[in-house]
Amino acid sequence: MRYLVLFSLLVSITVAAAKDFTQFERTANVVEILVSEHGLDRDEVLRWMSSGVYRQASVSNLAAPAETSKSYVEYKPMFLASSTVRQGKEFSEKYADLLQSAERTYGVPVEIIVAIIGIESRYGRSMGRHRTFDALGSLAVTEGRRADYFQREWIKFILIMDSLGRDPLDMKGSYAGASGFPQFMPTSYDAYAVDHNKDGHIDIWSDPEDAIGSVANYLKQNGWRVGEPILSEATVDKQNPLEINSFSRDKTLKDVDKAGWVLTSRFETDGFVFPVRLDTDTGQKYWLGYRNFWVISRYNRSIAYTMAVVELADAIRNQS
Ligand SMILES: [Ca+2]
Repeated sequence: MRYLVLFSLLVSITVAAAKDFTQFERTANVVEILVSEHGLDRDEVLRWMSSGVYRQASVSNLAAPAETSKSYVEYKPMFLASSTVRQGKEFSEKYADLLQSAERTYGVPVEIIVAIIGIESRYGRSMGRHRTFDALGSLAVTEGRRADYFQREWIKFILIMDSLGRDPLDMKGSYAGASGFPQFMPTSYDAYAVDHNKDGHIDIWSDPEDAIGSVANYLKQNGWRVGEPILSEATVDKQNPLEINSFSRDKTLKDVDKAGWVLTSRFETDGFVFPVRLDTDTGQKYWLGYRNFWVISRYNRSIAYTMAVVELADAIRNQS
C-alpha cells in the first residue's frame, strides 16, 4: 500500500512537471510566424503547441553528444562493430542499382553513402525514439545559445509535415530533431532531399532509396569532388607541431610540408588540408584530410564522426 501511494505520488509529480509549449514565451512568436507568414490555421497550430511536451532530455543531451565527449577509441566501436559492417554490405547489395545511380549522378562513392546511413540510423534500424515536434520545440523555447537555430528548424519541420499532409506530432527521430534514414534536420530535408527512385514522392523516413540519393546530394551540394581522395595516412615529425583536429580552412600542403609531415598517398592540391590525430588501439595515428574529408564533416562537424564514416566505408568495401 505504501508503495502504491509512493507510486501515485511519483506519477502526479511527473504529470505536474510535464509542460506543453503554450507555457513558453518564445512559442507565441513561432505561432505568429506559422500563422501570419505561412498561412497555417491558428487553431490547429495552437492544438499542436498544447499537445506537445517539453523534453528536458533533449536540452541535456545536446550538451554532451557522444562524438565530442568520447575519445575515438571509445567512439569507434559504436559504429565499426562487425555487425555494422556486415549490415552495410547487405544494404549495399540490396540497393546496388540505386546506389550506383547515385554515384553516377552525384559523384559520391557508394560506400560513403552506405557508411553515413549506417552511422546515422543503422541502415534504418534505429531512426530515433524522440518525438521530433517535442525535441525541436524544447530546444527552440530554451534560451540557449542555439535557440534561434532550433526555432528555425522547428518552424521548417512543421511546414514540411503540413505540406506532406502529415501530423507533426507523429514523427519520431533523434533528441536533437534529426529524422529518417539519413537523420536530416528539417532544413537539410528542405535543401537536399530528393526523389531518387522517382516514384513521385520524397520520403527519407520509410524509403531507403530516397535516403541514398539525398545523402549523395547533400555531399555534392557541400562541395564533393569526384575522384579526389578523402585522406592520407601520415608520419609526423613531433618536433614541429602543427595545429590538428580543426576544420578551420587555413592550412595547405605547403604548411604540412614545412612541418615535416610525410604522406603515404600524397594528393597534390592547392586547396585546404586538415591535419588529424586520433588515439587508436595501437597508439596515436596521424592523417591528412583533403577537401572531401571536410565535405563529410559538413554532415556532422566532428573529427571522430568523419573518421568513423571513412573507416566504415573502407570496411564495407573490403568485406568479402
Ligand atoms: Ca521516392
